[in-house]
Amino acid sequence: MLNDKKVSYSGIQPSGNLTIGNYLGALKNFSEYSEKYKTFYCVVDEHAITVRQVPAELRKRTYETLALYLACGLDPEQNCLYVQSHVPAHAELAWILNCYTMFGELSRMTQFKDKSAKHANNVNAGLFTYPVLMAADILLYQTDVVPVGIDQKQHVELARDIAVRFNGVYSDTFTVPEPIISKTGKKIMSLAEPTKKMSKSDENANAVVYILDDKDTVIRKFKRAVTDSDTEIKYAEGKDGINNLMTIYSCFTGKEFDEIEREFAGKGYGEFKLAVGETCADCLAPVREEFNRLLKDKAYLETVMKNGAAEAAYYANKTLSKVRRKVGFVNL
Ligand code: ATP
Ligand code: LTN
Repeated sequence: MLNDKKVSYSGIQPSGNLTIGNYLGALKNFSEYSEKYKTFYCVVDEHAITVRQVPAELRKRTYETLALYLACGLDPEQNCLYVQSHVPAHAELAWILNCYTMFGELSRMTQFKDKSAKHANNVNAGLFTYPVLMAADILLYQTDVVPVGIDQKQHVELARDIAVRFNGVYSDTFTVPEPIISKTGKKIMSLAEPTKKMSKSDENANAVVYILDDKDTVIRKFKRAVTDSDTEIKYAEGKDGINNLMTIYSCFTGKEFDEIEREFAGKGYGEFKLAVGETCADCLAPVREEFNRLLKDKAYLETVMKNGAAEAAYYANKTLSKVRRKVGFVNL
């Protein structure tokens, strides 16, 4: 709780072009919290360097990710939007929490296992302790809820365990956060391999629909989406491709699966894919337009970053001072 409001906190890495997975699983839902919660949405650039980044690209994507937050309807007057590395308290709390997190716990994180297999030549300590930095992000703001895709649930649960452990040793210090996973958009799958998560770092550009893809590209990608040899548009086990397209269509239109099945009864996969592509492209068009407009105004983006960082630092430092005192550091 902050100022009598519950707190919602989430973050996105500026590590690639954002996909409709990021949009439907996370971004699109963020603005729903703005009224009821005190909200913090962070561009987590410190997390991004756990895999090698080209510095100029990382800088560019940091601006772009912030612009996307804004383009998706997050008003900087109502939501604290900021960049992680602008608030040093994150790195400082992460170090402290490292000393309250077990090697065994971190070894069980599936994202670490996946990413260390994928980047076998760079299994650095940061990749391993990544969830501790994420716990620091969340716990600094006395966060109640963390809206994320299902792939991040395990990390939020670890943040809970760390909070409970720390509170147990030193008395109540951190709010214990809860993950909120959106019902439909929790896991959008790759269009090429529908058993795999759609991921911004996928090398196959046809597997992924980017938020900033133009209409023709979106439609072309959906037309090529892998489905099955059946013909019926029905949500069922074993129909991973169709299930994924139905999920995407449902997220964009708000229609339930049975309604979608009725809408496309007797129609072929081709017609359905085209409808999904058109709907997706139409929903993304205003976001893309606003993004392009904002990106031209770097001074504005920097003002948002500065104001966001100042506000975030105010709250973060409050928690950090409490933690420093509790663990026994000398305050001058
Ligand atoms: P990377 O491929 O670099 O690991 P990513 O695409 O998984 O990145 P993140 O920055 O790690 O993206 O995630 C940002 C948010 O988007 C998180 O809340 C995450 O759970 C959500 N998200 C990412 N991919 C999907 C997906 N395919 N479906 C639903 N939510 C997703
Ligand atoms: N680990 C997350 C990004 C992230 C995050 C956070 C999400 C970093 N810090 C705090 C929610 C809350 C990811 O890879 N998607």
